[in-house]
Amino acid sequence: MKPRHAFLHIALATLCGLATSEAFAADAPAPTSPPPKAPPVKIIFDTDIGNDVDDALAMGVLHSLMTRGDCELLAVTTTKPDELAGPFVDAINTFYGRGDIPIACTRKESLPKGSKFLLLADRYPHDLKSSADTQEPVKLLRQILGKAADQSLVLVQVGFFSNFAALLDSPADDCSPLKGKELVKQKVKLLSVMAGGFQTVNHNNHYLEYNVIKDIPAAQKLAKEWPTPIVWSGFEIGIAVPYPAVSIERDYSYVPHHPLAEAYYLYTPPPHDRPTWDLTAVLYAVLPDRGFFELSQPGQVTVEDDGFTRFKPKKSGGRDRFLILNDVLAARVKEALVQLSSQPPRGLKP
Ligand SMILES: [Ca+2]
Repeated sequence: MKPRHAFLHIALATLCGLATSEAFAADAPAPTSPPPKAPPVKIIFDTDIGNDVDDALAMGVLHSLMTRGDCELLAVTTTKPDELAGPFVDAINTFYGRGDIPIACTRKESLPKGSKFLLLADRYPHDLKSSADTQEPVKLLRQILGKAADQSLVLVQVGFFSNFAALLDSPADDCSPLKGKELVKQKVKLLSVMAGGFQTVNHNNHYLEYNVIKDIPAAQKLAKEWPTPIVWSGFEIGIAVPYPAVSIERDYSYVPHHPLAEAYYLYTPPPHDRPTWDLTAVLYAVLPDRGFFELSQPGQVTVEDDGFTRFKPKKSGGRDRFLILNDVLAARVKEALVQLSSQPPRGLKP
């Protein structure tokens, strides 16, 4: 019953001496409550934050999805060997009111260094002084996995493969009697990865993607041994969804200083529409069934010696799929990412 008709019905029923509830009971369907909300997706976010600004925007998306009750960010691990990587992550978490989320930072000095925006950490409140003050990523990952329910975790990797590959080789410890690979198999439901390239971009059929080529042995190990389903957001997906610079200029001004917008300005000032690589991997990880993306058929990804990610479809099924977009879906994804990354923290007073 449309509201206007409902009002007329109630008015007539009242005139005729019928109680309102009886009027509804006469011909309205029984009221139904919406189905209970699904429990939040438990996320571990592994990032090379500092190398590009999409990692920072992806953290904004994660925090907004957490505010909506769609996910719970259990931990952040980094693949950026910079003393300010951990503090910057902590500053973002603190900005969103969640400064207690555990953080663990890599010690792998061979990974890319230098950043245009990690120095922003000092401008925002946080209490982690240095990445060196955190524990090793594999140790924290084992702690989280060891306590998790079976098949309950979704891991999101938007940097290099170093941490999650190392997790596979980790020995049993006081967190779990299981070795790394068995622990992942038991506790992880899905790995959502931003890496590789699976659909032709600019007529380059052999694209060597940054997240893969900076630690090829780790990428090869993970692609070979990872024991759960993996969904890959290839290079071409973020390219297909450029983040609108106008959003950076307008949507973050609810505070005088915003860590995501300022990081964007330091990385590459608007007008510049930065690809949404890492944001897409987060969106799929938390909301896989909301129709933002299509999926490839199942298959197997292998990482070749030059870092090329080769996908071979398998009729019998396979561990790997990659994201696919068309123009309509790309427009939906872009708007969702703009709204989520720029959503004010819960409880922020204007
Ligand atoms: Ca990244």
